[in-house]
Amino acid sequence: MKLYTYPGAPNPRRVHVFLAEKGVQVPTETVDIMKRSNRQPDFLAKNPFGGIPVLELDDGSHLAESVAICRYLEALHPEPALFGRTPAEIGAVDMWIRRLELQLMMQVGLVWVHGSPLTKSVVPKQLPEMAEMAKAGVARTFDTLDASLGARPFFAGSAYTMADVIALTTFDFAADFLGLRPAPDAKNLARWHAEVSARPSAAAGRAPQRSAG
Ligand SMILES: N[C@@H](CCC(=O)N[C@@H](CS)C(=O)NCC(=O)O)C(=O)O
Repeated sequence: MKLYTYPGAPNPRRVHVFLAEKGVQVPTETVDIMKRSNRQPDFLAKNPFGGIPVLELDDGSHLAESVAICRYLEALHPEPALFGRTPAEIGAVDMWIRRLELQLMMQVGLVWVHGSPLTKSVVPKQLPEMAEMAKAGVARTFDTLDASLGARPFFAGSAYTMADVIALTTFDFAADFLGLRPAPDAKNLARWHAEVSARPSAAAGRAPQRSAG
């Protein structure tokens, strides 16, 4: 097995944090997405959509999409369960994964692609209005997440799950690369972020240096 990855990139970091929570090690190979190596024919043969992470299986086939990779790893290494155990837990984890992907990560991605000088060459034309609109959406989502989290220890309930992995990696990317953070009065998110950041797994897949404050 081999994981194609890039230090600090949020989607690969999900898999690194997940593996660290499982206590499992997988060999890695860095694909330089800043040099667009992932858009060359040899990498597109592994993932036609070009994104990382990609997991190469022992039979030579490839699995893309960070959540799909983590589900595969969960099936191989069921403990500790990070996608829930009971039907209610499994449903709650999936609900939060989808909310975090669709309401948060997607809008953070729009700010990244349309608002950062680092991604100028990625889109045919950067649309600053799109970045501004998405930025406002991220702020609204942070507020909703803070209210929804309430006093619960983790997004999907009392156990740390894949939903927390996605939230942590998205929050850190938004803060480090785009300067987007929850409002100072979002106390529930602040408490949650401090707790999940203190887990040893939080260091996994993090960029050696932060690009922006
Ligand atoms: N939905 C995919 C997203 C993959 C993705 O967009 N990865 C980014 C890195 S965080 C990437 O490869 N960007 C460079 C590119 O798409 O060319 C996943 O969850 O794995």
